[in-house]
Amino acid sequence: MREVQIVGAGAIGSLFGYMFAKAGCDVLLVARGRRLEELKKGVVVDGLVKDKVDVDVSDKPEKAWLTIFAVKSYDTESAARSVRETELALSVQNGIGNEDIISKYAERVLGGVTSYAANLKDGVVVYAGKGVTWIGNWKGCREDEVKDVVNFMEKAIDVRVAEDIVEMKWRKAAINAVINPLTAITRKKNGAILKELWGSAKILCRECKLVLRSMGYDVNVEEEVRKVAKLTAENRSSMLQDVERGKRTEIDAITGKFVEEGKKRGIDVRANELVYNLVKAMERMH
Ligand code: KPL
Repeated sequence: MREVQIVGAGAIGSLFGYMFAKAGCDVLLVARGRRLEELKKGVVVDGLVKDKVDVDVSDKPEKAWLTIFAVKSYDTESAARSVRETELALSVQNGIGNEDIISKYAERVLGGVTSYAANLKDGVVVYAGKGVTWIGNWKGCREDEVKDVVNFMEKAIDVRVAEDIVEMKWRKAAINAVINPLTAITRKKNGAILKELWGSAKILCRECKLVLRSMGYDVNVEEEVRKVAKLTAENRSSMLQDVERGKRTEIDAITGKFVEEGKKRGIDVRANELVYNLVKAMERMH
């Protein structure tokens, strides 16, 4: 049985794969198509670290102690269905809803939020920012099992136990709901949020704040967005990268969830609905 397998070898999945392999862990990266072929030659990292490491790769999951999901949210269902034997499952994906999908197929599930920043450029992982990964029980994990996962993962990455992982997922989703669609629509780097996009960003921040408040979470969304936009000013958001590559985006798992929750709770989320519709229209243009 593998110690850890990572399903999805985009930027974060590949970066974590590199880090686990470097730390001497028994790690398998599960990828498909061109990415699988690239990874057969090793994970190449640039940016904060310049290195290359060989990793085990496959197009199918194996039996593992821990399975980390790093696929795009619209691929979660098929990825979770393909993982037949894992003791523990952890999502480090953006957006809301992934852990619930994984919970249909796995007995013990952890939720995760990561602020590690990476991009994939011509098959190379550009490691753009060292972050922290927060994890917590989502379904069926005892406290000692969560601690075991932290103890294992901290050999390779900075990881901590989240007091309330549901709240952390929504906080991160709010940041994504402001930065990602605005940068994707305007094709600007995250830093533009602090400048020419701030007027629009503020409107989205306000709606997200109201949705979070109605869920019992008091979050200064404007402050959090400003902080992240400053830290990642030179980044192209994941949604912008998807749009530039003509790929489907994660708008449903991010903005879509704020629109859904807002409407359910009688909150005016028309700005979120507008950017949702614009990004959907951009997806249809490809
Ligand atoms: O998570 C991100 C993303 O691009 O998806 C942010 C935090 C906005 C950094 O780019």
